[in-house]
Amino acid sequence: MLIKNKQHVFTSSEITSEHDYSQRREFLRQLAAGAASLALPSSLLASECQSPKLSSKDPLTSLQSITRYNNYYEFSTNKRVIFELAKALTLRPWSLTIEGEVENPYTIDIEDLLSDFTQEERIYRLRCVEGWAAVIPWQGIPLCKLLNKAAPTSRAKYVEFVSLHRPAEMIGQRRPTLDWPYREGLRIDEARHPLTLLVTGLYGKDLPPQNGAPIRLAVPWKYAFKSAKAITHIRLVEKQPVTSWHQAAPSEYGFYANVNPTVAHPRWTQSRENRIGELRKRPTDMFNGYAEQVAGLYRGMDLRKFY
Ligand SMILES: Nc1nc2c(c(=O)[nH]1)N[C@H]1C(S)=C(S)[C@@H](COP(=O)(O)O)O[C@H]1N2
Ligand SMILES: [Mo]
Repeated sequence: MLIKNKQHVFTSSEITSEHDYSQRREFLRQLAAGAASLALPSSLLASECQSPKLSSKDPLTSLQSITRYNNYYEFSTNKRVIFELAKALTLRPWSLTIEGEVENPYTIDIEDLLSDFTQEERIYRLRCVEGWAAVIPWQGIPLCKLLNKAAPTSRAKYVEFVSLHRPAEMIGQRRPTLDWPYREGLRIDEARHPLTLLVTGLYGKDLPPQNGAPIRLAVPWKYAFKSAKAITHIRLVEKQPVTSWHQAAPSEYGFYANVNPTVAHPRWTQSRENRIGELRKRPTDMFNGYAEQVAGLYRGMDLRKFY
């Protein structure tokens, strides 16, 4: 995270399955568009966890770029070696525990999670504090559904995410680069927002280890450090949790971390971004382009103070 924007290597030799993938996706998109035209007005269908309609003309970032240039401090601070080091991670068995301020705490095995919850495809931008951004087709489960199953109490104001601590396999954890395990957090309404996804796959395949397998978050309107990888515990809490990045550098990594072109990182501007695969930088969008869906969460808040 502390490493500044570096030149990326872009391979034009895309993996063939990626092409097949795009074609299948276009077919599914047309199917969905057909279904939508027959559907009732969306106001009548609105239910709490329902996925919002998104449209994106952005070209997808290649699978190659997404899986060969990663941030994952549990393995290394060198983004180009993560995909090799992360092969050491044992992905099964894996369980996810939802606990804290809930009526029904539970632990679910990853296999049951994958079969019990329908996975949706969402195309989201991921934008890092370091200035690079990617457009990724994720598969996942709206976090809202998992939280509802646990029945949060009225004291649940925040949600803490705890990632795996396993220094035997995660060799970066043998050093105190961050306070392990990696911990992140959201306000409960952010966590329940239908855009917040627990990711299980990308490009129609299992999530690769370097991208946070078997389960990671995607919170598309925030800087990507909020999207914790290799999550084992989701804890509903009353007080704003202390996160690993905030603990390490409070002035650089705020709790909210909403993508905001008008609030600079203390050491560099956030007004422009480098979309992976494009040669020219482009202006960064407020809330990473999701203002229509999420601006209401922050009405009345000073986003300079709550950065
Ligand atoms: N557990 C864990 N999650 C993490 C990180 C990390 O170091 N450890 N890095 C974050 C940061 S800074 C970024 S930019 C994204 C990178 O995700 P990607 O490698 O899939 O692009 O993961 C986020 N989630
Ligand atoms: Mo990042």
